[in-house]
Amino acid sequence: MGETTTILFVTSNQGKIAEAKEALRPYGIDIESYNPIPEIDEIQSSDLVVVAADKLMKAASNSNLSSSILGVMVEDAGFFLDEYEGFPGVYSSYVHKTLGISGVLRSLKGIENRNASFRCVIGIHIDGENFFFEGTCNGIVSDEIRGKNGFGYDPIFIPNEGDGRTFAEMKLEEKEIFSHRAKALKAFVSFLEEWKQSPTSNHGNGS
Ligand code: ITT
Repeated sequence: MGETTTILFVTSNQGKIAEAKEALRPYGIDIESYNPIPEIDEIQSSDLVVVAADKLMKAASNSNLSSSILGVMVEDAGFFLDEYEGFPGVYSSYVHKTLGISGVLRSLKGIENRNASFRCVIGIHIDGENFFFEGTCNGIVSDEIRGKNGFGYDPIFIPNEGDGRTFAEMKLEEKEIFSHRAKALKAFVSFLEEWKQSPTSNHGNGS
């Protein structure tokens, strides 16, 4: 993609930052992280896109953008259980802090349907416009907590496309092969490559 591009990722989640850096590095995109100031509270909505759009609006207006930053990025993600019609979904962060992954496992004890998915929506504010990219990873909930890597629900999630290990048993670069986040970031990279070539952009060869 030519010279390095820097994106400001506004998030309090170190795991998201590590994964975004790893996924975007091969494309010459660098992530600068910014821990949101208290005003960037999340609104409550059952829709990841609505939450991401609200986060993006607050992040873009609260971030001090230097000329070296191309855009501001936020992400809203969740863990969706089929048995509970998607719950915890947008409430994943809260459920993780309160029940924890052991509580989720207890609640599924004896339940046959262990299908689950991770979904994420990445929002990017670039040149005064907002763009959104989505990614999903389907899998099942393990019977026990396994592995030490990653964060959040990783120790109880086995992706369908994998080899039976949980995300927490995989190295970061292995999780990136299947993850919802990596899929959304890939969609962003494709968009950025086209956007940089567009005549209205003054950041690429097309200008
Ligand atoms: P920011 O809003 O500051 O970005 P957050 O952790 O609060 O950070 P979310 O509101 O998007 O992020 O919450 C999503 C929760 O879903 C997150 O806290 C994890 O518990 C879980 N989650 C999302 N992606 C995950 C992943 O790749 N692996 C494990 N758990 C994940």
